[in-house]
Amino acid sequence: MMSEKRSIDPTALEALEIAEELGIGTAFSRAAKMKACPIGSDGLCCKNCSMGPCRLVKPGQVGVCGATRETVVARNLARAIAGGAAGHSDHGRDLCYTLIALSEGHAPDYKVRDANKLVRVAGYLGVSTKGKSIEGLAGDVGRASLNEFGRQEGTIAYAKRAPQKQQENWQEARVYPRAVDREIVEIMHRTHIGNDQKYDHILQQAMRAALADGWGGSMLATDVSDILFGTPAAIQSEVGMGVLEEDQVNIIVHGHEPTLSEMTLIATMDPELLELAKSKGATGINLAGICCTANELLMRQGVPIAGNFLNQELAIVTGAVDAMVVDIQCIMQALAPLSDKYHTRLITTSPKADIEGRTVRLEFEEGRALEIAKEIVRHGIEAFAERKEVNIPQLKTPAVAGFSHEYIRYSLGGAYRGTFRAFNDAVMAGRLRGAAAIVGCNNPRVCHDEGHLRIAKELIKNDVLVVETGCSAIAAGKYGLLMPEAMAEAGPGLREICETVGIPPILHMGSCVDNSRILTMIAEIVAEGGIGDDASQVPAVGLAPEWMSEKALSIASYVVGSGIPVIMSYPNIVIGSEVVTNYISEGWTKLFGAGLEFIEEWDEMVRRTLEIIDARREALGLEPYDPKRFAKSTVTWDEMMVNAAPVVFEQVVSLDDD
Ligand code: BF8
Repeated sequence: MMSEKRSIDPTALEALEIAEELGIGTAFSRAAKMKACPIGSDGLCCKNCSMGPCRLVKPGQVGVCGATRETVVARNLARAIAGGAAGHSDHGRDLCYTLIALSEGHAPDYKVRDANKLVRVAGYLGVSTKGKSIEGLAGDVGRASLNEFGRQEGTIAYAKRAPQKQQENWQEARVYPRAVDREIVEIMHRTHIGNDQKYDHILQQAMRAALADGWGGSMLATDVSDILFGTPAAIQSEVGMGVLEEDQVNIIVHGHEPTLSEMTLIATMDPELLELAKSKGATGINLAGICCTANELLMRQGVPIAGNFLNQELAIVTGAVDAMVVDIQCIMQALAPLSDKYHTRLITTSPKADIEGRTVRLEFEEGRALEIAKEIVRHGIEAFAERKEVNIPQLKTPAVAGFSHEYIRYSLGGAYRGTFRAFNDAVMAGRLRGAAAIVGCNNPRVCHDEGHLRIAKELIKNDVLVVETGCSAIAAGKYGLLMPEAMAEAGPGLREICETVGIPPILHMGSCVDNSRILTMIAEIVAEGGIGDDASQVPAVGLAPEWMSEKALSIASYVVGSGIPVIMSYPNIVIGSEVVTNYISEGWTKLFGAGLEFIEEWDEMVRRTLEIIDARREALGLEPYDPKRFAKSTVTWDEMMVNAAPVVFEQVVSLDDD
């Protein structure tokens, strides 16, 4: 599906025009020139050995080894899930190393910011807290977490946080996750030439690896990040390329890790560096983010976001980015030749990710984190002095983020009685029709942000509470949907809830590893009672309208395995096999109570979402959803807004907190 329209983001369109005038290529122009390989995109290219690559284009055709379409499509899906699970989990592992280094005194710039969460995580992992200092406990929790990635025996400790019924399903389907490293290795082994060949058997292992990601690697990544940098609470900031400042040094952090970017934020406030910036003619140092590093910093520190995945090149095209600091994942290789055309310093920092070209290499070390961060800022300041023409699109939108599941529970129940009861009651009464999670990327083969926006708007209009993560959440932020005022676009029931609780109709829950927060929330909703004994009864759906990364496939699979149906849009990478297509929808529904479907059209995704939600409501014996039943209040929206006090959220975790 190649869209005529390239983006609905006015700032992206403005920068694209400049890029075109200057003859600069971007992902948009490259996608237009480079047609997707029709065989690969259908999942029908097998390159797992060198007798091929085999292209199964004719009906009944098999590969040189005899592999069928079913085998090839299933193997390709499984390998993609392994890639995605590896990305999330390897990220989580590094956070554990930081926690251990902190406890051993090797990471002096870090401290435990959420000791309560540390104690809770110790409980999940069976680590005793008795007689331990915070640092001592951090070390033990770090080591126990690390052990979860590579444990050779037993099962992932965190999987016990899932509803009991889900765990029973996993045991029965033989997908109970053991350890994420092991599950990924086993996928690679099973899909090696001449090994596992039965499509459903291959996909069994794919599901086990995905569950190990969701309930293991990703959940540990989220929890350890919260321990180190604070559990997010509602916080207001801004989203859009207009967050770049013409008269300040602009430093963009891009990628996925909070570890060095948190230090970079501190470095931007360093008096000496601020003086240096002023000496070069800048009025200050402005830090902004792109992709999930941005989400990590927005959620906890309120750092503004310049854009999502497809904004990364366009930010440089503004001529106003003095340094772009990249760590891991979703970083386009094209950034290096592009930044070469500008004054921008492209700084690579991860020991796992380097880029060819004129880049600055500042490899992250825990023991010198702040020192490296200051060096990064210094590069940005030096580059500022070399700026040429600057064209910053003048558009930025206020947004509220920070909705960890802990904060949602707090906002629904209060400090002493945090609970999801209000959510469950609202679904039971029909005030809320259900819930949806919209997640995932941008993909230049579909109109940038259009799917995220259109689906989110339609769902809230239909009284579906929406939670978002990743680039989808950034898209919602750009168009004002993360502000409480967006409740004006919500259906009557959802609007009443937003008014009462003081939340936007769309809740930003974090980065892509933070989809694990959604799993925890669903487990707590089930434990609260009234809308199902397991997640496969809860009226909720997951959607990925503009996905492109392997991580999206891992997320979709673990969400399905956890009982919530998922709808992904273009591209349908299992279309090459009807058998596999049916298996991951109907077959997985039999095993886990939820299936994975690919639907290309946005409106059809919405229709199907509501159909699933309504069917689940009916199965629970709840009354059919009726939009006319609630919101009988005679106060109009305009009257309410005139009388309303402005909604101001305090930043709960400050950088100076102990
Ligand atoms: O992990 S949503 S484009 S940035 S992969 Fe990448 Fe996709 Fe964005 Fe975050 Ni997630």
